Amino acid sequence: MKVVVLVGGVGGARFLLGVKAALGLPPVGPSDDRTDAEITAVVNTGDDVWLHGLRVCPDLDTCMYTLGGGIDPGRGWGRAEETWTVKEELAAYGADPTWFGLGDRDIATHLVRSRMLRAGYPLSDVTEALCDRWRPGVRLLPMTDDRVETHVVVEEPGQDGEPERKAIHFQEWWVRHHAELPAHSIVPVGAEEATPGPGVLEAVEQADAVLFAPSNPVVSIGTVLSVPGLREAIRKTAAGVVGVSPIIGGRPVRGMADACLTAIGVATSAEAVGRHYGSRSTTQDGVLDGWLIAENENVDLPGVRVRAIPLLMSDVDATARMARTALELAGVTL
Ligand code: FO1
Repeated sequence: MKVVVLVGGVGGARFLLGVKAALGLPPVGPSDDRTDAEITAVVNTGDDVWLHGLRVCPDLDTCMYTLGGGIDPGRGWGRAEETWTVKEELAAYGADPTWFGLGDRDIATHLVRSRMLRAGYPLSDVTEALCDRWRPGVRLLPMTDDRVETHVVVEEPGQDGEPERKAIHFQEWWVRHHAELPAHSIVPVGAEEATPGPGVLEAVEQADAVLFAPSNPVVSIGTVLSVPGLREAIRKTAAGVVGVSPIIGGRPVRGMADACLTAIGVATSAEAVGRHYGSRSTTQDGVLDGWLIAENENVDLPGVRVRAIPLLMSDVDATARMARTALELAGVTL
């Protein structure tokens, strides 16, 4: 059984715990090789950023730590039992940016990654090396090994006090400004020139099911789909393709996906996001066969099989039920 999951940050990592459980694998830690289940996560790298000379890959690290048992469960990102001594020392030097929290344990990951990148290893090799330690039990594939960094076009007062438009890195918009600066547009810079990472197209082609985690539909799933060749591969695969709505009752379950959806002119609703992804069978570039929405919601989504179930990933069992339903909707018999 080969399952591919497109994922972004915290929501994506938590969903992967449920996919593992649904396939009878231990949610955290390595999968015993007796299983025939093979889960491949195609992970968003548009959030990645150079900070203090280190390459930080938030979505890859969030998946790796969550599935490897090292995540801080409260924050959903970064390491458990974290300390912030280096961050405090950097602030004492006035070393910008001070608004991004790099924990001491987390910095070790960025030091190993940055050294390997500087030695010429592609991000996919680096991720594999880091996963040798964390043993996430799924294959974590960067969506691309090329540099793609999501930027947000905002309007800020210029020198003369007049509002001027400028593009800032997604992390600055997200972490420093809490996505409160109105975004004129969101651009995955470098996506046009990027190619899918090693193993990505093959995994999609050979999959029995392709799932879209309930991640941010713009800056996570949208960025993964912006890598040339990926959307086409998903439209072509024999696998069933099913997405999980990240919007419940007109609101994002966590994070600020509403600010991102507004920026691209999509309403914050399960129906609007489902239409944004599009039906694979009845539209030119749509990618969905199935769409999971929350209970008591209904959407009009021609050409897509819709199921309403509890969508809160309150614990692994609840998430496993979501994953099981998504797999069944994709035509997989568990
Ligand atoms: N998110 C924050 O809101 N504040 C932070 O200081 C912060 C630091 C951070 C460090 C490493 C890392 O892997 C993720 C981090 N995040 C932080 C989350 C990050 O902004 C993610 O990109 C978003 O959560 C979207 O996935």
